[in-house]
Amino acid sequence: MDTVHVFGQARKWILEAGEQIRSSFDKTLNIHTKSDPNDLVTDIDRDTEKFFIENIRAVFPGHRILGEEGFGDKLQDLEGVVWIIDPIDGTMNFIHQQRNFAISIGIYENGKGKIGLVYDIVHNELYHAIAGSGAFLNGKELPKLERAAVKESIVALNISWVLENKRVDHNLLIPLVREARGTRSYGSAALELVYVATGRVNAYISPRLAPWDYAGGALIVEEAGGSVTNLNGGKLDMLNKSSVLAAGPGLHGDILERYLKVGK
Ligand code: 2AM
Ligand code: CA
Ligand code: CA
Ligand code: CA
Repeated sequence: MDTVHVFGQARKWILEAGEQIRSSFDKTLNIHTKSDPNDLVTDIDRDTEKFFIENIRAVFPGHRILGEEGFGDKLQDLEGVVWIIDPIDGTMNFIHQQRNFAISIGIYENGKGKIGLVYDIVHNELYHAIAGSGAFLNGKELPKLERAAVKESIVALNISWVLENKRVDHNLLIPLVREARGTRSYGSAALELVYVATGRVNAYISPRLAPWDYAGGALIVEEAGGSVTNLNGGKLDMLNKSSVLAAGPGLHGDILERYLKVGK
């Protein structure tokens, strides 16, 4: 893959899609529900995904596409070049707030992350990373993350994971929430990942996300010097749902060992 060429196209399309989404704010949204009454999707999510797919198929006919709204390919493996796309990450925020949502794109070659893009349209913040070349915000390289202690950290997580639930042992998360300097929840995994990359938050935890939620942001965190794994410390799965722990150096291992009790 010609990474520079592919990145250039991806960047152009994400900015164009952002412009279309921005102009949709004046129109009435068609909102539909998916798996449950709070699982929302709009025509804008679907149209944006179709926009990427049409462009990618026209310019890169050999590439395959995994998109949240299902207009891409049905993938069994990650061979070749695969675009993993979330047309709007944070759809509930998009509908209710018209902010705190992003477009997320991860481009993988034979399973390896090559390019990540996350575009916060409302704030006009485009984050990107190219494997081995660093992480950038609006073209400016992000400084490498420094070590942080839990007691001086902001941890992004959804409050519902600290209540009793079936996906994660909330008893492990309570001490972390208590000992951290603060917690935040933004409702967009892609934004919460890039906030780890910028240091706006120091860690992000979610027990259940899909590849399109983290494919772009994970590479951006890693290129900023952070680590991203599942809550067992293992590699993220880019074909199936996975839990996610993203954090800067030191803190990532600290949370895994001392709070999530991995390796204990
Ligand atoms: P979405 O807005 O693209 O659906 C909300 O805290 C975060 O979790 C968002 O990134 C949201 O992405 C994602 N999300 C919402 N429903 C989900 C589900 N059923 N499985 C995995 N991730 C989900
Ligand atoms: Ca969704
Ligand atoms: Ca998402
Ligand atoms: Ca989405």
